[in-house]
Amino acid sequence: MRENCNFNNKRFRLNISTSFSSSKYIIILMDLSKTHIELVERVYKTLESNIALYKSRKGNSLTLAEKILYGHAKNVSDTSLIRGEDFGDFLPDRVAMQDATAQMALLQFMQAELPETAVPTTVHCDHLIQAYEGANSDLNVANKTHKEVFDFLRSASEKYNIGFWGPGAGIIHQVVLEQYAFPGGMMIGTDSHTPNAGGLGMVAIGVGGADAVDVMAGMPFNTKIPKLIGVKLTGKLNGWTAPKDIILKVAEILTVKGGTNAIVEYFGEGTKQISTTGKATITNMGAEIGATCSIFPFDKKGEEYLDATGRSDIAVLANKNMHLLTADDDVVSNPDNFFDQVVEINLDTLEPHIVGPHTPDLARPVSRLKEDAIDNSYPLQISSALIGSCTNSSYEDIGRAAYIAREAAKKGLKSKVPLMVTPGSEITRATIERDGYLRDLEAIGATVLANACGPCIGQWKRDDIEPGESNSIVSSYNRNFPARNDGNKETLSFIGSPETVIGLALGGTLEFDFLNDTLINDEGDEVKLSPPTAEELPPEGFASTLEGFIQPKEDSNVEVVIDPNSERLQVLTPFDPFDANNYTDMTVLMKAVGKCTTDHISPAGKWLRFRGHLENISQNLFIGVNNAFSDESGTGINTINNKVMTLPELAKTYHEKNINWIAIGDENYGEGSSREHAAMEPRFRGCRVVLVKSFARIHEANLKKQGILPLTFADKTDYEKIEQNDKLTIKNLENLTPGSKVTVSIQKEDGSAVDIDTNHSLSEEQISWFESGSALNYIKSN
Ligand code: MIC
Ligand code: SF4
Repeated sequence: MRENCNFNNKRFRLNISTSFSSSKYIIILMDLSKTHIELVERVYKTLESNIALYKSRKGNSLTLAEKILYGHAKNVSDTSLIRGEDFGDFLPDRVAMQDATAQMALLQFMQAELPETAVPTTVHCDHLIQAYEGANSDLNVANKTHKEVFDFLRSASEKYNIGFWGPGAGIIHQVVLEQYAFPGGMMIGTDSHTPNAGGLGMVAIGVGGADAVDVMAGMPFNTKIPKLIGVKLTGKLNGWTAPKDIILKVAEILTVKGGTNAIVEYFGEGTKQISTTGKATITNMGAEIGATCSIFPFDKKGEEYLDATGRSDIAVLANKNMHLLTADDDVVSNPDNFFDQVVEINLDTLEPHIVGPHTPDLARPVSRLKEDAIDNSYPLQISSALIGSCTNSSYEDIGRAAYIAREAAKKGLKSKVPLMVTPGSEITRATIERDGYLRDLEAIGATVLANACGPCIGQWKRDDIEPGESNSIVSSYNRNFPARNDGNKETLSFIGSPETVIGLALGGTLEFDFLNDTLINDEGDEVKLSPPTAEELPPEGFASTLEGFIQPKEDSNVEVVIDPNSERLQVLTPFDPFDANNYTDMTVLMKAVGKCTTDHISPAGKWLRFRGHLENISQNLFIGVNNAFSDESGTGINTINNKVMTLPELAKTYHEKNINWIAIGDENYGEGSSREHAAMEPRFRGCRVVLVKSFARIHEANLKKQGILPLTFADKTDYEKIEQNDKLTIKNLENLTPGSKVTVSIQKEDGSAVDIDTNHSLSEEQISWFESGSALNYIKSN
């Protein structure tokens, strides 16, 4: 129900929804530019009672992750306590979406035919802006190139009561941290780095658009009860070592799949020394180890950050509720009794690290980079250095980078390579400009890009490298999959802290160990770089601006127009319902070998253009996959005529001939982003089953949502048994129940057959989605 009322002497529209729990009222205030104190008060009240109930059930002390997660359970009395297996229903406080994923999410939300979203929701335009000449001109180009999409997102936001952050306003996770995150809250976001908000004590989870649609439609968020990994931090960061080095170390220890279906909770004395934005860097990159999310306890640094970002009221309230926002003492003193796994890192001795190429868990200390680069024949010259992105673009990050730049300039040094800086939000950009940091960076040769994802998502127009040319780049981003930044698979991307990136840019080569080596300046003198220091928060406060933010309209009769001839946007039609015959004699489209991330399945870069058009974006399906049955990546053999085709063409051919097909994958299949296109495209092209050694969490959830059956080999060596011309049949589909084994019969070309056991992880409700053809079909029919 929507009603008007007077609130704090201002007129706001209140939206009170009682659709999913009589004890939980969702109040959306008209002003959607921030989280209002009333919402936080309500959340703490619910946490108080839910935590007490959960504690009495568990009969033990609680980790912080449990407090916030179970504190948001739809029904805490019957939410399973079994971690890593059972599913639970939760009621997040907010939803955030970015432009590249919001298009599909909103197209799906429109199918639900609801007047507005049930929880506070925002859209952020950040992924579509291409980096080329610098902030202003790049933004102008983006506004023209993507006008149709930005117009669609803005009008849909107006219609459905969603806060809209236009192009240039900032990258989703920085804006969320500055405006919306609050300790003890729970949010979901259609981007895998949503856990950024965990730096401010929030359970913030990256999801596919269909999950977001559930919550926007007033239904709970259904997810696997996560396992708990505790990371104990002792000591204090010092010298060149930065928060980024903590998460790079964690990634080395746990690997890219070590956090799958787990919440990583940081605790210990060492956490108290790290700024909130530093903590957010760490929780942001928890996505790189596959974690459901990561979280830090609320502390003095959190209070300071809330004060600095104009939210002292929330800081006061949070301080009064410390018991809800920190783990119980017993957990901190006896972590082994509470976490499924405990990792300890001593910050006193942690060295600056650098990871890559091609995977974020290939780590070494900076002091070993030279040796590693020579041993592996990585191109030693660095071709570009990039700092910023949603991971490392805070006031403190840029301040430390600017310190090194300032000192270097005084010593007669300049960056030896093109250096690019991406601020995370307009608020931070305006502040670092005012405080002279941008000037310091520009003085050593930096170009400042728009407040957007840019080269981090392949939106980078490079003139300096030929396609296919081997080269090395360094960045303070979070992802480094092949072809990620510039579309070139031969670009080797290394990731480090902003200070590491600036240090290497000044040296110009991977051989330069800025901790120990010296450089020759423009006067021929030998000089050494000194370790950075900088303020965590601006002493004069953040520049105050809401530039680019648009409140939803009071009147919701806005028309959302989609041109039927558009190549960018396409109205969705529901997927076909379940039919057991579709799972008989399925053709094997491809068998992925090794890493198969969502960037391999549905790459970004130039394809971002079609994120709102399912048919058009399906032209990129599996284009980066290394297929066991063909030599060149992205290709496969057409089993009808034995011809080699690109995988998207092959999928289209089978689709047009009504041939049902299956895709086979290796470990951690679907690693990386939340983009549900990687699940919708195969579904659209006739894929019925994806059978792999193991899945990344968000991708497996996306497959389920879209009606594809995700299966894992019970015996991983069975992966070897599958050959190009096999036909696969799922045998006992009618008896699908939670936890049941699924038999897959492999019919060989010579007429022989072999049965293998596989597992599914569908809950009872998810089986209903599957039987309806997709989660959305299920919702609509109920
Ligand atoms: C990413 O960092 O990979 C992205 C691009 O932000 C994705 C979302 C997308 O593909 O749109 C993510 O992390 O989920
Ligand atoms: Fe944008 Fe890169 Fe952050 Fe993804 S990881 S949200 S592409 S800046």
